[in-house]
Amino acid sequence: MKRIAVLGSTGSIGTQTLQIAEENKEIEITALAAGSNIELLEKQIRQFRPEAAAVFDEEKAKELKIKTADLPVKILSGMSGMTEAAALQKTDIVVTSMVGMIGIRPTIAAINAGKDIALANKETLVCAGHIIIPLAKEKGVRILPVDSEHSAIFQSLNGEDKRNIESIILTASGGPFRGKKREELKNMTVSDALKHPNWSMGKKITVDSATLVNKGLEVMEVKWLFDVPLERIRVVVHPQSIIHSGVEFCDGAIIAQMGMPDMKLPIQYALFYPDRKPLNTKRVDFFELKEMTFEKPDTETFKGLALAFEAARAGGTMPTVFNAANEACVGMFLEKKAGFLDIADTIEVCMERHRKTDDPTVDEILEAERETREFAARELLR
Ligand code: MN3
Repeated sequence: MKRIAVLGSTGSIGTQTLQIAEENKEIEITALAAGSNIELLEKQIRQFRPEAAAVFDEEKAKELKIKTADLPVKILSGMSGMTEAAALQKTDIVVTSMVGMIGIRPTIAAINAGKDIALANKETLVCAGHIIIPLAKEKGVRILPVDSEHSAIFQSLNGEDKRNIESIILTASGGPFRGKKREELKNMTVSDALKHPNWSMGKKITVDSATLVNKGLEVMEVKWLFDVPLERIRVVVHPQSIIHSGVEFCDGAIIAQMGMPDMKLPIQYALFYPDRKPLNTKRVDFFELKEMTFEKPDTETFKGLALAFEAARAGGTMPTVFNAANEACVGMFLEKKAGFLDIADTIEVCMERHRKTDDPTVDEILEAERETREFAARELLR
Protein backbone atom coordinates (compact mmCIF):
# COMPACT_ATOMS: atom_id res chain seq x y z
CA MET A 1 0.00 0.00 0.00
CA LYS A 2 1.24 3.49 -0.90
CA ARG A 3 -0.06 6.13 1.47
CA ILE A 4 -0.12 9.43 -0.33
CA ALA A 5 -0.80 13.05 0.62
CA VAL A 6 -1.70 15.38 -2.25
CA LEU A 7 -1.00 19.05 -1.62
CA GLY A 8 -2.67 21.11 -4.31
CA SER A 9 -5.25 18.41 -4.94
CA THR A 10 -7.67 20.63 -6.89
CA GLY A 11 -5.15 21.73 -9.53
CA SER A 12 -4.16 20.06 -12.76
CA ILE A 13 -1.49 17.70 -11.34
CA GLY A 14 -3.50 17.11 -8.17
CA THR A 15 -6.63 15.97 -9.98
CA GLN A 16 -4.62 13.72 -12.29
CA THR A 17 -2.85 12.21 -9.27
CA LEU A 18 -6.25 11.40 -7.80
CA GLN A 19 -7.33 9.81 -11.09
CA ILE A 20 -4.34 7.49 -10.76
CA ALA A 21 -5.33 6.77 -7.15
CA GLU A 22 -8.82 5.92 -8.36
CA GLU A 23 -7.43 3.33 -10.78
CA ASN A 24 -4.85 1.80 -8.42
CA LYS A 25 -6.17 -0.07 -5.44
CA GLU A 26 -2.72 0.03 -3.80
CA ILE A 27 -2.95 3.79 -3.25
CA GLU A 28 -4.50 5.22 -0.11
CA ILE A 29 -4.99 8.99 0.13
CA THR A 30 -4.03 10.19 3.60
CA ALA A 31 -4.31 13.95 3.22
CA LEU A 32 -5.46 16.54 0.72
CA ALA A 33 -4.74 20.25 0.61
CA ALA A 34 -5.99 23.09 -1.56
CA GLY A 35 -5.80 26.87 -1.74
CA SER A 36 -9.46 27.82 -1.76
CA ASN A 37 -11.50 25.54 -4.07
CA ILE A 38 -13.52 23.88 -1.32
CA GLU A 39 -16.30 22.71 -3.65
CA LEU A 40 -13.96 20.31 -5.44
CA LEU A 41 -12.03 19.55 -2.25
CA GLU A 42 -15.24 18.44 -0.53
CA LYS A 43 -15.99 16.04 -3.40
CA GLN A 44 -12.46 14.66 -3.17
CA ILE A 45 -12.77 14.20 0.60
CA ARG A 46 -16.04 12.30 0.17
CA GLN A 47 -14.50 10.05 -2.47
CA PHE A 48 -11.05 9.38 -0.98
CA ARG A 49 -11.75 9.72 2.76
CA PRO A 50 -8.42 11.21 3.85
CA GLU A 51 -7.50 11.54 7.50
CA ALA A 52 -6.93 15.28 7.09
CA ALA A 53 -7.60 18.07 4.61
CA ALA A 54 -6.07 21.54 4.64
CA VAL A 55 -7.32 24.76 3.07
CA PHE A 56 -4.94 27.68 2.84
CA ASP A 57 -7.75 30.25 2.98
CA GLU A 58 -8.90 30.39 6.62
CA GLU A 59 -12.48 31.48 5.86
CA LYS A 60 -12.94 28.74 3.28
CA ALA A 61 -11.56 26.22 5.79
CA LYS A 62 -14.31 27.20 8.24
CA GLU A 63 -16.93 26.71 5.53
CA LEU A 64 -15.49 23.32 4.62
CA LYS A 65 -15.52 22.24 8.26
CA ILE A 66 -19.27 22.82 8.40
CA LYS A 67 -19.87 21.06 5.08
CA THR A 68 -17.90 17.98 6.13
CA ALA A 69 -19.17 17.79 9.72
CA ASP A 70 -20.67 14.35 8.97
CA LEU A 71 -17.20 12.90 8.14
CA PRO A 72 -14.30 11.90 10.41
CA VAL A 73 -11.86 14.12 8.41
CA LYS A 74 -9.75 16.66 10.29
CA ILE A 75 -9.98 20.07 8.58
CA LEU A 76 -6.84 22.21 8.87
CA SER A 77 -6.20 25.76 7.72
CA GLY A 78 -3.54 28.28 6.79
CA MET A 79 0.16 27.60 6.39
CA SER A 80 0.28 25.65 9.68
CA GLY A 81 -2.51 23.43 8.32
CA MET A 82 -0.63 22.84 5.08
CA THR A 83 2.53 21.84 6.95
CA GLU A 84 0.56 19.58 9.30
CA ALA A 85 -1.12 17.88 6.32
CA ALA A 86 2.33 17.43 4.76
CA ALA A 87 3.73 15.67 7.80
CA LEU A 88 0.95 13.21 8.81
CA GLN A 89 2.47 10.18 10.41
CA LYS A 90 0.97 7.52 8.16
CA THR A 91 1.94 9.15 4.85
CA ASP A 92 4.73 7.62 2.71
CA ILE A 93 4.84 10.08 -0.19
CA VAL A 94 3.80 13.72 -0.41
CA VAL A 95 2.82 15.00 -3.85
CA THR A 96 3.67 18.72 -3.86
CA SER A 97 1.45 20.02 -6.64
CA MET A 98 0.48 23.40 -5.26
CA VAL A 99 1.41 26.40 -7.40
CA GLY A 100 3.75 29.09 -6.09
CA MET A 101 6.14 29.71 -3.25
CA ILE A 102 3.43 28.67 -0.84
CA GLY A 103 4.85 25.19 -1.52
CA ILE A 104 8.23 25.71 0.13
CA ARG A 105 7.33 25.37 3.83
CA PRO A 106 5.04 22.31 3.49
CA THR A 107 7.75 20.57 1.44
CA ILE A 108 10.34 21.27 4.15
CA ALA A 109 7.88 19.98 6.77
CA ALA A 110 7.35 16.78 4.77
CA ILE A 111 11.09 16.19 4.36
CA ASN A 112 11.67 16.83 8.06
CA ALA A 113 9.01 14.21 8.80
CA GLY A 114 10.89 11.73 6.58
CA LYS A 115 8.39 11.61 3.70
CA ASP A 116 9.46 10.96 0.13
CA ILE A 117 8.53 13.87 -2.11
CA ALA A 118 6.84 13.53 -5.49
CA LEU A 119 7.90 16.98 -6.59
CA ALA A 120 5.60 19.00 -8.80
CA ASN A 121 5.97 22.43 -7.20
CA LYS A 122 8.66 24.24 -9.20
CA GLU A 123 9.30 27.03 -6.72
CA THR A 124 10.61 24.59 -4.11
CA LEU A 125 13.88 23.90 -5.92
CA VAL A 126 14.05 27.13 -7.92
CA CYS A 127 13.99 29.32 -4.81
CA ALA A 128 15.14 26.96 -2.07
CA GLY A 129 17.17 24.21 -3.78
CA HIS A 130 20.15 25.05 -1.55
CA ILE A 131 17.99 24.23 1.50
CA ILE A 132 15.89 21.35 0.13
CA ILE A 133 18.55 19.15 -1.49
CA PRO A 134 20.93 18.98 1.52
CA LEU A 135 17.95 18.50 3.87
CA ALA A 136 16.59 15.62 1.79
CA LYS A 137 20.03 14.00 1.84
CA GLU A 138 20.31 14.44 5.58
CA LYS A 139 16.86 12.94 6.22
CA GLY A 140 17.36 10.16 3.67
CA VAL A 141 14.25 11.02 1.66
CA ARG A 142 13.86 10.73 -2.08
CA ILE A 143 12.91 13.63 -4.32
CA LEU A 144 10.96 12.00 -7.16
CA PRO A 145 10.33 14.39 -10.05
CA VAL A 146 6.78 14.62 -11.41
CA ASP A 147 7.39 17.16 -14.15
CA SER A 148 7.56 15.33 -17.49
CA GLU A 149 11.06 16.55 -18.44
CA HIS A 150 12.61 15.80 -15.07
CA SER A 151 10.90 12.43 -14.94
CA ALA A 152 12.31 11.68 -18.40
CA ILE A 153 15.83 12.54 -17.19
CA PHE A 154 15.26 10.51 -14.02
CA GLN A 155 14.09 7.51 -16.08
CA SER A 156 17.05 7.91 -18.45
CA LEU A 157 19.45 7.83 -15.50
CA ASN A 158 18.00 4.62 -14.08
CA GLY A 159 20.95 2.35 -13.30
CA GLU A 160 23.51 4.80 -14.69
CA ASP A 161 26.43 6.37 -12.86
CA LYS A 162 25.78 10.12 -12.60
CA ARG A 163 29.50 10.80 -12.99
CA ASN A 164 29.15 9.71 -16.62
CA ILE A 165 26.70 12.46 -17.53
CA GLU A 166 28.08 14.70 -20.26
CA SER A 167 25.01 16.83 -20.72
CA ILE A 168 21.30 16.98 -20.03
CA ILE A 169 19.02 17.44 -23.00
CA LEU A 170 16.00 19.38 -21.80
CA THR A 171 13.30 19.46 -24.47
CA ALA A 172 10.76 22.25 -24.89
CA SER A 173 7.68 22.31 -27.09
CA GLY A 174 8.31 25.98 -27.82
CA GLY A 175 4.73 26.83 -26.81
CA PRO A 176 2.00 28.47 -28.89
CA PHE A 177 4.19 31.38 -30.07
CA ARG A 178 7.14 29.39 -31.39
CA GLY A 179 8.60 31.08 -34.49
CA LYS A 180 7.06 34.46 -33.73
CA LYS A 181 9.13 37.63 -33.30
CA ARG A 182 8.77 40.44 -30.73
CA GLU A 183 6.74 42.64 -33.08
CA GLU A 184 4.13 39.89 -33.51
CA LEU A 185 4.01 39.14 -29.79
CA LYS A 186 3.09 42.68 -28.71
CA ASN A 187 -0.63 42.19 -29.00
CA MET A 188 -0.96 38.57 -28.01
CA THR A 189 -3.92 38.01 -25.72
CA VAL A 190 -4.59 35.68 -22.83
CA SER A 191 -6.59 33.31 -25.02
CA ASP A 192 -3.75 33.17 -27.59
CA ALA A 193 -1.28 32.29 -24.84
CA LEU A 194 -3.54 29.60 -23.41
CA LYS A 195 -3.67 27.62 -26.66
CA HIS A 196 -0.89 25.18 -25.91
CA PRO A 197 -0.23 22.85 -28.87
CA ASN A 198 0.44 19.61 -26.93
CA TRP A 199 -0.11 19.78 -23.21
CA SER A 200 -3.21 20.58 -21.27
CA MET A 201 -2.11 22.25 -18.04
CA GLY A 202 -3.04 24.96 -15.57
CA LYS A 203 -3.28 28.57 -16.80
CA LYS A 204 -0.17 29.92 -15.11
CA ILE A 205 2.14 27.21 -16.45
CA THR A 206 0.61 27.50 -19.93
CA VAL A 207 1.53 31.19 -20.04
CA ASP A 208 4.97 30.26 -18.67
CA SER A 209 5.44 27.85 -21.52
CA ALA A 210 4.50 30.56 -24.04
CA THR A 211 7.22 32.86 -22.61
CA LEU A 212 9.75 29.99 -22.15
CA VAL A 213 9.96 31.07 -18.49
CA ASN A 214 8.72 27.58 -17.65
CA LYS A 215 11.74 26.09 -19.42
CA GLY A 216 13.96 28.48 -17.49
CA LEU A 217 12.51 27.31 -14.18
CA GLU A 218 13.02 23.72 -15.33
CA VAL A 219 16.69 24.43 -16.09
CA MET A 220 17.12 25.53 -12.47
CA GLU A 221 15.37 22.40 -11.24
CA VAL A 222 17.62 20.18 -13.39
CA LYS A 223 20.65 21.82 -11.82
CA TRP A 224 19.46 20.94 -8.30
CA LEU A 225 17.85 17.55 -8.96
CA PHE A 226 20.70 16.01 -10.92
CA ASP A 227 23.59 18.12 -9.64
CA VAL A 228 24.57 19.19 -13.14
CA PRO A 229 26.30 22.54 -13.86
CA LEU A 230 24.35 25.02 -16.01
CA GLU A 231 26.82 24.76 -18.92
CA ARG A 232 25.85 21.11 -19.30
CA ILE A 233 22.12 21.73 -19.62
CA ARG A 234 21.05 22.06 -23.25
CA VAL A 235 17.57 23.27 -24.09
CA VAL A 236 16.29 21.83 -27.37
CA VAL A 237 12.98 22.90 -28.90
CA HIS A 238 11.08 19.80 -30.04
CA PRO A 239 7.59 20.86 -31.11
CA GLN A 240 6.04 17.36 -31.19
CA SER A 241 6.70 16.75 -27.46
CA ILE A 242 7.41 13.04 -27.93
CA ILE A 243 10.95 13.04 -26.54
CA HIS A 244 10.40 14.31 -23.01
CA SER A 245 14.12 14.92 -22.28
CA GLY A 246 17.21 12.80 -21.92
CA VAL A 247 20.82 12.41 -20.95
CA GLU A 248 23.94 12.37 -23.07
CA PHE A 249 26.68 10.22 -21.55
CA CYS A 250 30.47 10.41 -21.74
CA ASP A 251 30.59 7.87 -24.61
CA GLY A 252 28.19 9.89 -26.76
CA ALA A 253 25.18 7.65 -26.07
CA ILE A 254 21.93 9.52 -25.54
CA ILE A 255 19.22 7.86 -23.48
CA ALA A 256 15.92 9.69 -23.60
CA GLN A 257 12.35 8.88 -22.66
CA MET A 258 9.63 9.04 -25.26
CA GLY A 259 5.88 8.82 -25.02
CA MET A 260 2.72 10.71 -25.84
CA PRO A 261 2.36 13.96 -23.88
CA ASP A 262 0.37 12.83 -20.85
CA MET A 263 1.21 13.88 -17.29
CA LYS A 264 -0.22 10.67 -15.84
CA LEU A 265 2.86 8.73 -16.89
CA PRO A 266 5.40 10.83 -14.93
CA ILE A 267 3.02 11.17 -11.97
CA GLN A 268 2.52 7.40 -11.79
CA TYR A 269 6.24 6.71 -12.27
CA ALA A 270 7.04 8.94 -9.27
CA LEU A 271 4.40 7.31 -7.09
CA PHE A 272 5.49 3.73 -7.76
CA TYR A 273 9.23 4.21 -8.34
CA PRO A 274 11.23 1.99 -8.78
CA ASP A 275 8.32 -0.10 -10.13
CA ARG A 276 6.75 0.51 -13.51
CA LYS A 277 2.99 -0.07 -13.58
CA PRO A 278 0.61 -0.50 -16.50
CA LEU A 279 -1.06 2.71 -17.65
CA ASN A 280 -3.87 3.05 -20.10
CA THR A 281 -2.72 6.01 -22.20
CA LYS A 282 -2.40 6.69 -25.88
CA ARG A 283 0.67 5.00 -27.40
CA VAL A 284 3.15 6.61 -29.80
CA ASP A 285 2.30 5.71 -33.38
CA PHE A 286 5.51 6.40 -35.31
CA PHE A 287 3.82 6.08 -38.68
CA GLU A 288 1.19 8.63 -37.76
CA LEU A 289 3.86 10.86 -36.20
CA LYS A 290 6.15 10.56 -39.27
CA GLU A 291 8.77 13.03 -38.08
CA MET A 292 10.32 14.60 -35.07
CA THR A 293 11.97 18.01 -35.48
CA PHE A 294 14.36 20.08 -33.41
CA GLU A 295 15.19 23.80 -33.17
CA LYS A 296 17.42 26.09 -31.21
CA PRO A 297 15.44 28.18 -28.70
CA ASP A 298 15.06 31.83 -29.76
CA THR A 299 16.27 33.47 -26.56
CA GLU A 300 16.30 36.94 -28.09
CA THR A 301 12.56 36.91 -28.61
CA PHE A 302 11.84 34.73 -25.60
CA LYS A 303 14.37 36.28 -23.26
CA GLY A 304 12.72 34.72 -20.20
CA LEU A 305 14.88 31.65 -20.86
CA ALA A 306 18.12 33.66 -21.07
CA LEU A 307 17.17 35.55 -17.89
CA ALA A 308 16.59 32.25 -16.12
CA PHE A 309 20.13 31.10 -16.91
CA GLU A 310 21.37 34.47 -15.64
CA ALA A 311 19.36 34.17 -12.42
CA ALA A 312 20.58 30.61 -11.89
CA ARG A 313 24.18 31.68 -12.42
CA ALA A 314 23.81 34.53 -9.90
CA GLY A 315 22.14 32.22 -7.34
CA GLY A 316 21.17 33.38 -3.85
CA THR A 317 17.85 35.25 -3.93
CA MET A 318 18.08 35.98 -7.68
CA PRO A 319 16.08 32.92 -8.83
CA THR A 320 13.39 33.95 -6.34
CA VAL A 321 13.29 37.41 -7.89
CA PHE A 322 13.04 35.87 -11.35
CA ASN A 323 10.19 33.66 -10.22
CA ALA A 324 8.31 36.23 -8.12
CA ALA A 325 8.48 38.87 -10.87
CA ASN A 326 7.15 36.29 -13.30
CA GLU A 327 4.30 35.24 -10.99
CA ALA A 328 3.28 38.86 -10.49
CA CYS A 329 3.41 39.61 -14.22
CA VAL A 330 1.56 36.48 -15.30
CA GLY A 331 -1.14 37.30 -12.75
CA MET A 332 -1.51 40.77 -14.26
CA PHE A 333 -1.41 39.36 -17.80
CA LEU A 334 -4.21 36.90 -16.99
CA GLU A 335 -6.22 39.83 -15.60
CA LYS A 336 -5.48 41.72 -18.82
CA LYS A 337 -3.59 44.43 -16.93
CA ALA A 338 -0.25 43.67 -18.60
CA GLY A 339 0.87 42.78 -22.10
CA PHE A 340 2.62 39.57 -23.10
CA LEU A 341 6.02 41.21 -23.61
CA ASP A 342 5.74 43.04 -20.27
CA ILE A 343 6.32 39.70 -18.56
CA ALA A 344 9.97 39.16 -19.54
CA ASP A 345 10.70 42.92 -19.66
CA THR A 346 9.57 43.34 -16.06
CA ILE A 347 11.47 40.26 -14.88
CA GLU A 348 14.59 41.86 -16.37
CA VAL A 349 14.03 45.18 -14.58
CA CYS A 350 13.36 43.39 -11.27
CA MET A 351 16.57 41.38 -11.59
CA GLU A 352 18.63 44.44 -12.49
CA ARG A 353 17.60 46.36 -9.41
CA HIS A 354 17.84 43.46 -6.96
CA ARG A 355 20.76 43.21 -4.55
CA LYS A 356 21.00 39.53 -3.95
CA THR A 357 21.50 37.75 -0.66
CA ASP A 358 23.60 34.59 -0.87
CA ASP A 359 22.43 31.40 0.78
CA PRO A 360 19.09 32.92 1.88
CA THR A 361 16.90 31.46 4.64
CA VAL A 362 13.24 30.70 3.91
CA ASP A 363 12.30 34.02 5.56
CA GLU A 364 14.76 35.88 3.33
CA ILE A 365 13.40 34.07 0.27
CA LEU A 366 9.84 35.05 1.14
CA GLU A 367 10.93 38.63 1.85
CA ALA A 368 12.63 38.85 -1.56
CA GLU A 369 9.42 37.49 -3.07
CA ARG A 370 7.24 40.10 -1.35
CA GLU A 371 9.51 42.99 -2.34
CA THR A 372 9.72 41.81 -5.93
CA ARG A 373 5.97 41.36 -6.26
CA GLU A 374 5.38 44.90 -4.99
CA PHE A 375 7.99 46.36 -7.28
CA ALA A 376 6.79 44.38 -10.31
CA ALA A 377 3.20 45.51 -9.74
CA ARG A 378 4.33 49.15 -9.52
CA GLU A 379 6.43 48.78 -12.68
CA LEU A 380 3.49 47.30 -14.60
CA LEU A 381 1.01 49.94 -13.48
CA ARG A 382 3.28 52.85 -14.38
MN1 MN3 B 1 7.55 20.50 -17.80
